[in-house]
Amino acid sequence: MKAISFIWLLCTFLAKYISHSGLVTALPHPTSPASSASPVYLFARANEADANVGQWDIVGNSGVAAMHIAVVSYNEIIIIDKVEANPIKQANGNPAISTLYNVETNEYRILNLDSDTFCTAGSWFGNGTLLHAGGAENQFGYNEGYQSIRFFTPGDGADWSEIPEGMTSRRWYPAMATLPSGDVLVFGGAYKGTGKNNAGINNPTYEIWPLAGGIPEKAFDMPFLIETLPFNLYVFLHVIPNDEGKQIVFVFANKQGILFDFDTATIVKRLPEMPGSIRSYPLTGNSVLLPLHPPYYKPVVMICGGNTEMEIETLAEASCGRIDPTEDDPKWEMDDFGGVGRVMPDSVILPTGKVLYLNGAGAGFAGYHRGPNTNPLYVAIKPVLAPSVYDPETKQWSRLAPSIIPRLYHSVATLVSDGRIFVAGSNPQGDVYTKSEFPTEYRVEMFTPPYLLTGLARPKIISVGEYTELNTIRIPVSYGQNVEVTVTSGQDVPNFKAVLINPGFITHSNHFSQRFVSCNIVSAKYSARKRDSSTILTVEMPPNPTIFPPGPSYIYILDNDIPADYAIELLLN
Ligand SMILES: *[C@@H]1O[C@H](CO)[C@@H](O)[C@H](O)[C@H]1NC(C)=O
Ligand SMILES: [Cu+2]
Repeated sequence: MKAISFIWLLCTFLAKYISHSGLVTALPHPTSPASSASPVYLFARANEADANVGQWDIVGNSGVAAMHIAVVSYNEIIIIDKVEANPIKQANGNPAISTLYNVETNEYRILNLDSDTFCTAGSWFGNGTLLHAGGAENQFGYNEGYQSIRFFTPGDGADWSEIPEGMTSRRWYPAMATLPSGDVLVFGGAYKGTGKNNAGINNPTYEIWPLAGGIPEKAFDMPFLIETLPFNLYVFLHVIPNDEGKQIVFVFANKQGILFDFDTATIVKRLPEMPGSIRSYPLTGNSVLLPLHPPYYKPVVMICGGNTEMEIETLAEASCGRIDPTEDDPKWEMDDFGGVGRVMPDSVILPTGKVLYLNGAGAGFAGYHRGPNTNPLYVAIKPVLAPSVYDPETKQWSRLAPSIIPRLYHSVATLVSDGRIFVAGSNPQGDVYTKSEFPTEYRVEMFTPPYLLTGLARPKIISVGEYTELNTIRIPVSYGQNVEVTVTSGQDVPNFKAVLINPGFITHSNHFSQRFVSCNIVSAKYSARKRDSSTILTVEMPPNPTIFPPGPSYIYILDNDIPADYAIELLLN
């Protein structure tokens, strides 16, 4: 029997969020992994398990190049490529461009598409259907996809369905977000593919796809997309919490940010110009809305990386800026990105509330290579192999173990429900080409963060509400609802946290709609049965859809900053 009182309450829970236990302590550089001098990693492993710096494993093959991904269930990731000559074929004989990858078996199922998905975006409808929009010209038996709208609803045997020419206009490199209404915003883009945008092909409009069904009646003008030319593709979008239920979104391109109200179609606020380099494609940086915590859900946006010019040798931007755009006089607070410059960084918010930065290059910009396949001149070089982790509370950076696989243009990363990080892609090739320093990359890696390597017991979620069969359906929950979550612990002095995460739709260093919201734990009741002790946590769902837009999410329960063996899939509405 463990030395725990029978009932303990964690009403004053918030204080605990601030005191992270610091499992990832500031390390100047990754210590040389034990196996780096041996060829062992060539088969599976880049380094030995190390509680300080994490562990890399090559676990599988993505089937198609992983240009766009989204977590669609507790163990599946949908992968979308562009049209290219991948070695596997879809049902109609065309080269496959989409798979469903299972992170437990490391096998994939081939999905079927009709139009070219080259450089597109996605986000969830509030009802749990994924909307995917845009594309490029017809090729290899595929239709043109510039105006295509595609739907994917996870389930047994699920596949894509499509509305060709569904959008009001052509969108290549659009941005997307789920709005508090549960509708999906499709924003900007270009009428055709380009290195950098220009006025002749710019599409300075947005359209909103209604959850209620049907297609948008019209597009709305967005002059901000003219002001921010030519670096205005794949803009950064973050829905901003508020008490009035307004659909206010942080919109950022180039060096400029605004708050835009999508109910009234007006700019609410203009933010000061961000110091440092350009942050948008092809000088691609990354933007993340840092974890939101009750009771204020203070929205701090952090933008990192990028570059100053489209020159191969130009070192990537080693700065980040944070800003709370809702402050009266918002100002950028700059730091050095942990001392590592990066163009095309991915950001993954971890269950601990820290942010993992990985992938990308130390110099150059987003794009393919110049010259022939056999003698390529890559426009992004010096791959950055070691992730950095950022603690939003202490503003400290630390460096983790390096991968062995460069992940440059068209690479991705996401958190999965077991707490590991799925990392795939990299394809600075116009069509599949594997015999190169920076090939079309099909290898899938999993990064195991330090919080899973401590040797401490992981909690296990036994039930959520009345549901005891977990991760078979998305458990419906509503705003402000108190949900009873039963967990087992195994640690001597439990200290639970509950967080909701939407890992987002990931492509081109954007993590559209990625979100982390801490939940209040209203009460925690410890009940000891013979041999099996469990705690019933009463977890309060976020209060309204501006704080966490409706749709699929995962509830992570942590004990002393160790996440449960699986997060549980919910549908918040
Ligand atoms: C969700 O809404 C969209 C848009 O109306 C619709 O196409 C889709 O079928 C819906 N999905 C579910 C699971 O009801
Ligand atoms: Cu692209």
